[in-house]
Amino acid sequence: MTDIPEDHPRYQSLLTRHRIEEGVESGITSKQGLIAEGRGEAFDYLLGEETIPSAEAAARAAAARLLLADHPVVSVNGNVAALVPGETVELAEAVGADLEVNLFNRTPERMEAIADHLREHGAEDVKGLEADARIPGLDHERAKVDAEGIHAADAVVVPLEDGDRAEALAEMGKTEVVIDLNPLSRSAQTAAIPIVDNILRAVPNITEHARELEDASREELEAIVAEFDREAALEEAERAIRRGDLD
Ligand code: PTJ
Repeated sequence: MTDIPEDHPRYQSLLTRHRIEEGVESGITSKQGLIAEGRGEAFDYLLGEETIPSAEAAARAAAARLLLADHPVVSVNGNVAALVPGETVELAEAVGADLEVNLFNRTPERMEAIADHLREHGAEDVKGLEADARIPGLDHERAKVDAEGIHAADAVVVPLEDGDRAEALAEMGKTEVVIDLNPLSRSAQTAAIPIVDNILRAVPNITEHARELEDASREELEAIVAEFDREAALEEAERAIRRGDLD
């Protein structure tokens, strides 16, 4: 990999690609993860590669909702682990959430590699390896969860995945925070709080809000969640992408 000069106009995007490539090489990210990244990049390009105001409001609502939760869990797949490992550990710490590895292309080797990678970035306890419970109504590997983790959670952060697990988790009555650059994806459409933003920006953003809201009362947190309008946020993101008027 050649060094990317920081003033390159596509610096961030090239760096992201490099991280995903490294993730594939080290057995963390699936090859399909490369395709997912390309898809995400296209949406991000049309959003101007910035956090639009509705995504900012969503990140704040997500922080408030996770602070209110009894048992929040952040779900981690191969793209999340490659792109934001340390930031994801920090988010879990800031909101008191568990981290659980949950993969579409699940193999024991990838599960271990991702858990190790998260531990190297400061995670103490990584769930997902026991897989002693199932999400009802799902017949693929993503159904495998920990009884003490996602299965028992009341709020789950679901970054960057296809929609059927998001739908099944919603059926189980869990509140979902979804991070996905495609506002029309089933996961974003299912989420109580959809954050249409790049995970690179969204995860640290939720953490920052959570730290700011650390001493807020339950009433204040509930008011932030109640004020957030998911339909309006999804519409604003779709409008921004369709308009695509970049500066
Ligand atoms: O690691 P695994 O085995 O669990 O597999 C993970 C992938 C991502 C391969 C799998 O979940 C998958 O195929 O996902 P999809 O169906 O491609 O959906 C990924 C969604 O995330 C798409 O809507 C993309 O637009 C979006 N996306 C991609 N990159 C980013 C993103 N959203 C936010 N930030 C990104 N960097």
